[in-house]
Amino acid sequence: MTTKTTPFPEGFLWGGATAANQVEGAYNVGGKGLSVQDVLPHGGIGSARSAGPTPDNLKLEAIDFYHRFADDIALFARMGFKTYRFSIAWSRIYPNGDDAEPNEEGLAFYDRVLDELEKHGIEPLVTISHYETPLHLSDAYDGWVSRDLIGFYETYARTLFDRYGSRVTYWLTFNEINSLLHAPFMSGGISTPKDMLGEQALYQAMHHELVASARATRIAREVAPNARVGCMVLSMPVYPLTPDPADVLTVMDADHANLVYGDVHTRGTYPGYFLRTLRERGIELEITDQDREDLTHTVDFVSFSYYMSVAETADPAKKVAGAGNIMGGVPNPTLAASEWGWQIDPVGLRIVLNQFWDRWQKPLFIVENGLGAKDELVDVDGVKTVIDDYRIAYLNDHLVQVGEAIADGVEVIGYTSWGCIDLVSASTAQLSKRYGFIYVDRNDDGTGTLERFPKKSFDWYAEVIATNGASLTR
Ligand code: BGP
Repeated sequence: MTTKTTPFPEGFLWGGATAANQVEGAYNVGGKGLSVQDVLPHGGIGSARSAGPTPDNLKLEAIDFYHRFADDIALFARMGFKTYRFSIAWSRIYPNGDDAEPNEEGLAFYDRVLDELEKHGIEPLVTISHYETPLHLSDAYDGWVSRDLIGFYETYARTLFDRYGSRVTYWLTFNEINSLLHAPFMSGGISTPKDMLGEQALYQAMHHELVASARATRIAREVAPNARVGCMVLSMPVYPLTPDPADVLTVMDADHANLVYGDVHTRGTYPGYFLRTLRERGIELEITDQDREDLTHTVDFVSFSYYMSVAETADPAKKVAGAGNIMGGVPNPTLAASEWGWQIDPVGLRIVLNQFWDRWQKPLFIVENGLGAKDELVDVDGVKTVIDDYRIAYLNDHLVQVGEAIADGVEVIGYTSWGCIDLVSASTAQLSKRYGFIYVDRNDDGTGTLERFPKKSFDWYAEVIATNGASLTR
């Protein structure tokens, strides 16, 4: 029984999150085709793709969740997870993306994952596309630049709703859909190099994804009436570097560039500020009547990742890039940063929750948040573990701010900590950038036994869940 008061509502969905390409491995097993991740050995931001899979790509084996999922889910259950966010690898279901029939072996794999979750009473939260476009769609169509992708995605999403619609309530259409313009290959399977790709093509790709997302929402309602479909955006509060109105205006523009995706998903149409951007850049989107109709099918909830805030300035002399940050911005001198340069700002999470709620009035789901850090495996009374007090502090402080936002009146339905088990990083493809409550014995050079060891944060999170947040230190 919870004796201390807690702002978290009854039924709050506590859990953890992963993505197929970062945990499953088995990249060529069970009929799976290649995805863009299988040719991104050094991560998705600023690194070149390889021609084909190479032995230095840790994602090919990842943490072998494909063969170990039952034990891993049992560990999640031991922490008391109410929900588990995972993604379905598109190329396990449609190996080339444009196949006529789905791959039954791939579908059966996720049946087994869902069986395990059901056994433990864990609610699935499924990302339909998490940075893993089938490679063939990239090579043959230039990814989301092509309108054909809408149809392929529609077929894929329909297959998932048909197969799992009676077992899965919560669906996310695209992971961090607003990263497309920043990481076109990883996020949108666009094979033309970014510097050769015109803005016209990039924005058209964005439009195609938005239409596909809305179309999937429409189909889910037809096929699986109990489904609740959300969009998923990368959130990043932007602060003015100074009170100079020019800096504040720059912040407004940066905010708009991020918020347009949520605006379209919740309002069903493009906002005026975005149309102005298109006009001023000389971009003319091809938007059909069917597209406009599709876009009106808005989401049930908004989900997002939150890792950091950034600052912005209008002064070109002060524009220094923030390390590791894919969305631009400059470092905030008041904040400390993680070992990878991501600035740590728990209050920013409260701010973004309020901003999204004020703007969209849709239930909010925090589906990624956490600290990537180097961990050291130690022996405590004969048991191998990690004393990750830094991770506990990070998560505690962010969750306290979630509680504050709930007290502000924001409707928050759940929280899934990113990388609840150590996995391969998306931006750098390292295993040493660890987020988990569970340590996985695998190193950046690929060595290791793949054995799992609960960290100190494992028991800490179990307590947070058991007390519905009352055990957090305020
Ligand atoms: C988000 C992605 C995840 C994840 C996370 C942490 O952008 O949705 O896939 O990996 O960031 O980033 P990284 O793995 O680069 O540390």
